[in-house]
Amino acid sequence: MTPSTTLSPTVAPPALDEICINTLRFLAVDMVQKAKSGHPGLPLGSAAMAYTLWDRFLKFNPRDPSWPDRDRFVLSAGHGCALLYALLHVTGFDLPLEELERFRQWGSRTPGHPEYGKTPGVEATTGPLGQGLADAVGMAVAEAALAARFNRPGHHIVDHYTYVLASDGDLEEGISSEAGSEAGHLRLGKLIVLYANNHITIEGSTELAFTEDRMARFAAFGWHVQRVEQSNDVDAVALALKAAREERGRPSLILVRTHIGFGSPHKQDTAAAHGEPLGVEEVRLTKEGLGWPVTPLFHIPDEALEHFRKAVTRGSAAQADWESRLKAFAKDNAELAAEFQRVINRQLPQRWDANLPTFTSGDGPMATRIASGKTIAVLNSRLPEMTGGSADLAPSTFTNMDGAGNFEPENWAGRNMHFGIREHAMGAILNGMALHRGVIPFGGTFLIFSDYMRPPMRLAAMNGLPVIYVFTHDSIAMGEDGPTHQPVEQLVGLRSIPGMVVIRPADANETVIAWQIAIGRKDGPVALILTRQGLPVLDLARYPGIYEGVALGGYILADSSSGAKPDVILIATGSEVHLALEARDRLGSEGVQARVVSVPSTNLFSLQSEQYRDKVLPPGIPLLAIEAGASLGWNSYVGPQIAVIGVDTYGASAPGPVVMDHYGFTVENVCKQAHKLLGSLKKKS
Ligand SMILES: Cc1ncc(C[n+]2csc(CCOP(=O)(O)OP(=O)(O)O)c2C)c(N)n1
Repeated sequence: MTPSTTLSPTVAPPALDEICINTLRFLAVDMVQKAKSGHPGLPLGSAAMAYTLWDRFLKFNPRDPSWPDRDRFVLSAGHGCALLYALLHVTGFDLPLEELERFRQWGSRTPGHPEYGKTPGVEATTGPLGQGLADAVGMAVAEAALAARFNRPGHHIVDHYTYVLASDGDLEEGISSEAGSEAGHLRLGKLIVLYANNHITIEGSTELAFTEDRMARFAAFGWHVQRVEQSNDVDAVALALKAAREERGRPSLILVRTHIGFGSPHKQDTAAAHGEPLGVEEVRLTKEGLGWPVTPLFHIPDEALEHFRKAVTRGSAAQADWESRLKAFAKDNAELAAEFQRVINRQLPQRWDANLPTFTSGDGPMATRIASGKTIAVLNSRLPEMTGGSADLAPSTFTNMDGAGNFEPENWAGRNMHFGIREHAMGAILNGMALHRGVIPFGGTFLIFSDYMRPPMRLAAMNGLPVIYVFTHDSIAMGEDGPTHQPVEQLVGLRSIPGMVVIRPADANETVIAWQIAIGRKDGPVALILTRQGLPVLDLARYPGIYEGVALGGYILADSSSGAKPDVILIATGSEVHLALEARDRLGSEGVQARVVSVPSTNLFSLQSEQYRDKVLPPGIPLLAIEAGASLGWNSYVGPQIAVIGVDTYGASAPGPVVMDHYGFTVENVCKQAHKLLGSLKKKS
């Protein structure tokens, strides 16, 4: 382990640098003041180091923010986004000054926290502290994976850094330890974190709650750590960045002592500089103190703009250089170059799903997690960009890709990730991989532990990121591990995330189709919800609707036997579909005509036309929903004439079939509830 380096302060920045830094500071201050909301403190304190990075090191092209080999910059402390918007404007991104003037206003491209896809140059949505730092680990993973896959001697077409600006809050959040530990283990040497150590969070001094030695902590994770005592010392920051870039064997943390609200006579180094405007008078004093004109607001001196805008020429030249290198690479490696373009553009190869398995009833009973594993095995051979794994549960989630090797420091070409027992970081790392592009990220764990990774899942959905989750052990039927491991409210919880597609297939073939949908979805995440226990394989000759049906989210699996209008519709998902089928037969013999509707995805079903939904669930026919999960959602989903067999308490420790029995997931109970529903409706009419 290299001992920590201390780089000492003092030198005042040269005049032009100072003008540029103050430009950033006061653009941010004016934005916040005009919006009467936002965070001026971090921009004032961190402008100098951000400037140093952007001016001297960051490889980017404002005219083409999505150029694949650009460096990534993630502002993990998203509350300080006024600084990022100022940087984007002055360096020439498509973010006019009017957008800075409309900071945090309706319809502006300068929202209250950076939102991926809304502002050119914003690489990740940040704001929930810690997420950005962990996203960046995922970006560095993707960079390393693509470099290993595509670079050839003499041809380095993937070669960029991932930089993060993080705050105390980012490092306090547990996810920074999970992600930091993983990054150190993986020796992601091109990941560089600038840590704005200003000793202040919202409640006051970090002494209140955050006193460990952070450098020692990251050193223990296997990071290269440095300290810069004075963030306004651009040369010291530059020196540290240079050393960090040269350290290729370890990720780097540069702890930079910053001062929140730098320059504000009454608010510097206090929590008051954090989440509210400085106030008109304090803005005046701060500007005067730093030798800045009080008016005009949003002042950008010509020499500063001229200097910042050199980024356009610099960036265009860097991109042109890369493009010519890419051409040379393509000349020697035509197929590989085409493959690179394909994965970066998220295109799927021809016939990628040609050989997917088809299962017959003779293959059953088969757990859908096992069917998923068999599907992954085929997809893996067709889609070398699939990169993922599990949070230490691969033998249970069946997420391992045979023959794909482990993604590890000696073998970044390996595609099986070992996230360790770090679900939260896994979620964010998957996001970073998706944001970077070039890989299809997936991650698996037990459904119950999706709770540990919900924050990044929410961001994946918000940002339309193609991430695939493999959640197994999907109900109380998982059995003996008991209530701590038996998911109940997770299904409805995940379905409620706008933009998330949750698919809970009923058998092996529905699972294959679910995977097809997941791989095909390019504008949002998909959560596959899979059983631990074996399930019958539905006979395709008898149930031919499966293939189109799953894609529609819900479909008629088995209609009333007479073909007449059903008396009741049994609507079920996953493992409970089989129960519904058995109950349908029993009800038939009891004179009740039942239709079985399989709803692998309520999210996809709700997207279908009203006409289709009414065909599957004709209004006026009573519904009995059967799902081994919280009943919440089904009531509102299917209207008033409904009964639900669900789980509205915690599960229990016993063999799965016993638990299911006790909770009413039996043919007898389904029939009983159907009769009860019909009886009560008759009474009412
Ligand atoms: C997960 C999460 N919890 C809480 C918050 C609310 N919050 C915003 S900024 C902040 C603390 C800011 O302290 P620090 O990270 O040191 O930033 P600085 O004071 O340097 O601006 C908190 C608690 C958040 N954004 N994300």
